[in-house]
Amino acid sequence: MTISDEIVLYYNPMSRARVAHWMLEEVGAPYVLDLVRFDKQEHKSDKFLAINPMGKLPAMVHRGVVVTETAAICAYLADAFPKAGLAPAIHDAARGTYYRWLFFAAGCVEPAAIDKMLARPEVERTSTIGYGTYEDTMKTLERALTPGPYILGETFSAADVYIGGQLGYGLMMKSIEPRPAFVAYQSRLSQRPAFQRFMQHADKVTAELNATA
Ligand SMILES: N[C@@H](CCC(=O)N[C@@H](CS)C(=O)NCC(=O)O)C(=O)O
Repeated sequence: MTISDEIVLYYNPMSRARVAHWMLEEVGAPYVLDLVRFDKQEHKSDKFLAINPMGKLPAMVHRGVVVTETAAICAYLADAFPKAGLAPAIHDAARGTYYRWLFFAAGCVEPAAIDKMLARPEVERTSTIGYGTYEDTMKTLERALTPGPYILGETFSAADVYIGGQLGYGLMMKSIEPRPAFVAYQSRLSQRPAFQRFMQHADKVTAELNATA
C-alpha cells in the first residue's frame, strides 16, 4: 500500500458509506470514491478483503491507514481536519458528551433499530443487552436531542453526522418511529449544503447502478 494523503472511500450509495461520504463533504477534504458493487460481489473480492476482511462498506484509506466502522470514520475525519470544527477540542469537557452520543449511537441506537427492523423477538434479560430496550434507547436519544438543535446543543459536530445517518435510515425503514424531535432534527440536518451534495451524488449513482444491474 502506498502512503498517500489522498483519501479513498470505498463506497456504494446503497450502504452506510453514504454517511462517510456526507462526513467527507462536511470536512471539505479532497477525496476519491471507489465504487464497490454489491451485485458483482466486489465487496467479497480478495482485493477488497485485503482492505476490510469483514467485506463490508464503508472502508476508508488515508495516509496508509485503513479506517472502517462508520462512526470511527466520522470521528477520524473530524480530528484529521480540525479546521472544519466538527469535534470539541481534546481537553474540552464537551468532548465527553461528544464521545458519549457517538458511541451510544453506534452501540445502542444501531442495534436497537436493526433488531426492530428485523422483528427480532424481545428478550427478557435486558440487563445483558447493551441497549437495554428499544423504548429506553429511543427515549434517551429523544431527550438528548431536546431542545437541540444538535446533539451538543448549539454546536454541530461529527456526532450529528453519524446520528443523522442512523435516524435517516431508521425513519425511512420505519425501524425508528417518527418522534417529533427526530423528524425536526433530521429535517434540520438535511438542509445542510454538505448533506445535499452527498445526496445528489448518491441518487445519481444509485440510478446508474439500478440501470446497469
Ligand atoms: N459496523 C459497520 C457495518 C458495515 C455494514 O454492515 N455495511 C453493509 C452495508 S450498509 C455491508 O457492507 N454489507 C455487505 C455484506 O455484509 O455483505 C459500520 O458501522 O460501518
